[in-house]
Amino acid sequence: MFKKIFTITSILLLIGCGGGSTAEATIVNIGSLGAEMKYDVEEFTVKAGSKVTIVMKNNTPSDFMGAMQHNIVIFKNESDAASIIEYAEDYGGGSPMTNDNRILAMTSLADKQQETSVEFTAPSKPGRYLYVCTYIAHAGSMRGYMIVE
Ligand SMILES: [Cu+2]
Repeated sequence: MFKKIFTITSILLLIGCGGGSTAEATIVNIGSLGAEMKYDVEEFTVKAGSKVTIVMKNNTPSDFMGAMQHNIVIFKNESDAASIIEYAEDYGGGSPMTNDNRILAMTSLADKQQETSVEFTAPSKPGRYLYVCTYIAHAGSMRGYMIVE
């Protein structure tokens, strides 16, 4: 039994130290601030060109009255945000088109107590990248910035 655990640990260590070229994704955990239309993380920093996984948890209590879904949509250019949000709210049921190439990364909508995630490569260009929840009427308060440096 102990020998088996030791072997598994060794393999994991080897993978973990594997030269740096096979960099693992940075995991960023973001939740909703309880039942509010706000994220509990409104700024995070990643390295340019690195792999990033965002895990978003909808922390709204399951007995909360009313609809409360959340996602995270990161824009390549903040100037495109308004029209993408408008489409999501008017035609997408709160979600933008998944093939919209103005979007850097997006998760699906997560319902109360659900988790959703997305893996992507951070832009090579340093800067501040806006992210919002595009569920109906959330983008005004539910937003933050991914800092790429
Ligand atoms: Cu939301």
